[in-house]
Amino acid sequence: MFQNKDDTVYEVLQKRGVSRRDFLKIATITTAVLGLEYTQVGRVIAQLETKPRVPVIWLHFQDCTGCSEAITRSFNPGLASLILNDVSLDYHETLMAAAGHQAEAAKKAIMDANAGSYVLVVEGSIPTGFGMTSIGGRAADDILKEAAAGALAIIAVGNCATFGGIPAAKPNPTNAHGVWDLVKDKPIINVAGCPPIPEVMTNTIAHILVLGTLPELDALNRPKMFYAQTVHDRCVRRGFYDAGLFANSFGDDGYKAGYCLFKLGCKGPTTYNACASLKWNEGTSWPVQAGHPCLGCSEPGFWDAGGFYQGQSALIDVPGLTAAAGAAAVGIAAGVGTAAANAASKHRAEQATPSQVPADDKEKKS
Ligand code: FSX
Ligand code: SF4
Ligand code: F3S
Repeated sequence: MFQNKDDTVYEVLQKRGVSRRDFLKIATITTAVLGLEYTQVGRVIAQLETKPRVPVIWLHFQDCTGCSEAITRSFNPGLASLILNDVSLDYHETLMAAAGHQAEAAKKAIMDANAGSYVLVVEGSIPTGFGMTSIGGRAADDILKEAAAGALAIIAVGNCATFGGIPAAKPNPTNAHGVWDLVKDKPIINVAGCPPIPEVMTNTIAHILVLGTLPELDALNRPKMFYAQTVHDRCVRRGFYDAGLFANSFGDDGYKAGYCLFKLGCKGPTTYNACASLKWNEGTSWPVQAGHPCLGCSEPGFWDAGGFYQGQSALIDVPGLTAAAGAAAVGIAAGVGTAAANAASKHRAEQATPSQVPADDKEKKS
């Protein structure tokens, strides 16, 4: 795992026996994954050849490790492996072989040797309740703040590390928080989701490691490249929503016909994530395509924000309307309501300047 501090990515790969031809392939794939034009390959090659690699330290707090599980199943294993195995990941509590005092010493050595230049990835929410959680005899928030102090930037992965997630659900017994509640003086990127889409994690890490800049972010510090649209915007069931055709219960005729899941609690209209376009498991499917309403896992407070299987609009069960007329009415009412919510949310995202990211650090929109 450990590399020389000043090696470039290319030098690390050369030492691992990667040929020049394969290096150029890696650079080309990386360019595509980062969403850059093919003409930018030269820029990526230059970065990989000349810039010292950026070490990554990955900390865990209160989580299910689903985020790490997801990224190790990225359908772009080449890039995930490049980041996780070959180049940058110096410390990861789940993946590394060291444990106990040995692991603590390794982390300290990496932080000291790379002060101010490593990327800190945080998975899991941070318990701040007195005596709630300690690792190696130290409080979790102390561990976070120590690692944050020397970080170039912090990437919070998962709903737990971004917005508190399940551990912060009421009554939040550990007084759990996301990273940005506790660290105020570093650029923080929120890669939201429970877990996030693996390719979104990989891409965000690669963006910083390869381009040396932060991706453009929305008002919740999520990379706009993946969180600019709602799940609803690209949903495979969207035609049924627009036509006012809804499943009323799991397994009814509407459900079997693939109708919209809004009345079953789908939060797609107010959830910003790329599930409908990137999908999961090598692009195979995603929750709504598989028959489950979106739970809003990339939004703040997703665990407490409304029942999972209750429609979001009070107008759904309008007394006196027939099922068909009711569905059509709901389609219109829900459309108006969610469109307003989406527009307001989008407006906020577009207007706000993320408070925790210096303007100069944000990549300019091309
Ligand atoms: Fe949280 Fe990550 Fe949900 Fe789990 O560890 S975002 S509980 S999928 O995976 O932090
Ligand atoms: Fe898809 Fe949900 Fe929107 Fe219906 S409400 S179109 S299921 S995202
Ligand atoms: Fe999460 Fe909804 Fe996607 S629950 S995984 S944002 S479809």
